[in-house]
Amino acid sequence: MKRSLILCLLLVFIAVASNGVCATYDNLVENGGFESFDGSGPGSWSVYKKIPGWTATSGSGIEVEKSGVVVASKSGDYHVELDSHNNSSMTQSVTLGEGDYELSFWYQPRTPTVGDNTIVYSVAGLFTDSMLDIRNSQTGWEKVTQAFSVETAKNYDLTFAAGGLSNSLGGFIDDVSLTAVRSSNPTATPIPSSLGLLLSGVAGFAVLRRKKVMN
Ligand SMILES: [Ca+2]
Ligand SMILES: [Ca+2]
Repeated sequence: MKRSLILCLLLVFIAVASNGVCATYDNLVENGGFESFDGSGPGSWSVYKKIPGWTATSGSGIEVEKSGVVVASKSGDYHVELDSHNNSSMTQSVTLGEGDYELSFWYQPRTPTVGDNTIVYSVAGLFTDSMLDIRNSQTGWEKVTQAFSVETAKNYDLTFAAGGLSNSLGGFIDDVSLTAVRSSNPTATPIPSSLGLLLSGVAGFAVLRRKKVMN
């Protein structure tokens, strides 16, 4: 293999490896880290009927807690607890095109009591699942992922709800993300950064080939 070809293939490999050949998609969830507020965030904790992106759909509301008051947030300065004054839920409408998706979030039980920290999560009409806190002690943050597919493009309700013992102490949530794995959704357009670099590499190889022919 010619040295120039090896060089070009190496450049293409580095470009693809550093950027990922797979397309990347935006997080379709607004305020998934619970860091945005209309006004200032709570100094310690507050219960809201509505925060940017999320609306309380049952119970007394969405409890937003400042990092360090009870536990450190997974990221940023705030996280959510949905057993606020009592078991509550929060919902956000997301626009999904036909395709495959992954929902993920970080979860931590507050108490060591089994059945006290349940978080039920769902995309209406597509799936419902839950974290049932079957452990007997607090275990720190853990990532929960759920793959699902959409056959009909429309708006879907993404909901998180506290379940089990309603006593103002429940599971914590942070860093909610919903991304396309494969989608026709125009709001989730792949970022073709690696494609551009790949084409640059191919173009570079063509120039080298052309110079070689001219010489
Ligand atoms: Ca956060
Ligand atoms: Ca509880």
